[in-house]
Amino acid sequence: GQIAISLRSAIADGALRLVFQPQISMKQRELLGFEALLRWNSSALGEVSPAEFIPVAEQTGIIVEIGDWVLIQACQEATQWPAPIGVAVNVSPVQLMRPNFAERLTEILDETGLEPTRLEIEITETMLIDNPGQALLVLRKIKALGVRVAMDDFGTGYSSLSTLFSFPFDKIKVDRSFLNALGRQAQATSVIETVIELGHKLSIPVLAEGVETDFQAAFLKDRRCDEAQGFLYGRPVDSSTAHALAQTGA
Ligand code: G
Ligand code: G
Ligand code: MN
Ligand code: NA
Repeated sequence: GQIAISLRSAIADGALRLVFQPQISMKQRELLGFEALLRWNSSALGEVSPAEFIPVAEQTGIIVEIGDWVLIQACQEATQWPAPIGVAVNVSPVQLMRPNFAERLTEILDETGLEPTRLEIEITETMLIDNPGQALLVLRKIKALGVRVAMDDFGTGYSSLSTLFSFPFDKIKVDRSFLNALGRQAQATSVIETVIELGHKLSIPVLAEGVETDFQAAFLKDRRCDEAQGFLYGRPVDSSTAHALAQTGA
């Protein structure tokens, strides 16, 4: 289709860019880092959402090249921020399961000069279902580099609990659908509380995604949620704005 055709030249056309969304500590409301989010302004199609083009990129294999570009850009950007402000990068299963992913990551860290502890890889649990053995090996290699691994969209997959049991995650990102249900669906309170408690019992910090209101923030703070991300704290911003925020820690 048109997306696949246009996507092939997106990098060369300079049509891809990253935006950066703040992640904050709930206790101090201090800036801890940014999640890098990909944007594509296609000359033929206009602004296309990653929710639309990432699946196409995965099916066609273009995700390998795009994912590589994203990692380089994100690491380069983070070297411009004061330590220890970190960067979180979404990695597709197709990219993660390539035989040389950990080696490629090592090269990118070397070339950009980013301290590995400032990089976090976000993966979804669906990534781990097809080939859990291979996935575990890659995750161990990544962690051996000093890079952290976060479980993204927690709670929306098929096997959240067994996945937590088997893989060495450094963070749990609670899917924003749960925050969205808070105050609308009676069960949301218990579900969020339980995920936070689960993380704490496993000594894994918990980040709540999609925090938009003071009510949600107060709820999370009361339940000792560690970190948060959402429009309340900041929308995804361009590189120069992220740079300014990183300088002031705001
Ligand atoms: O930023 P936005 O809400 O439009 O993102 C939509 C989806 O696209 C989210 O699930 C997000 O994780 C994913 N996404 C955004 N940027 C990247 C990226 O660089 N790589 C991958 N694999 N997924 C991304
Ligand atoms: O799947 P992933 O968590 O990587 O997706 C991140 C996406 O969520 C980003 O594209 C971002 O635009 C979106 N997002 C971030 N914060 C909020 C929020 O507070 N509300 C809503 N509706 N979307 C958000
Ligand atoms: Mn993410
Ligand atoms: Na998510």
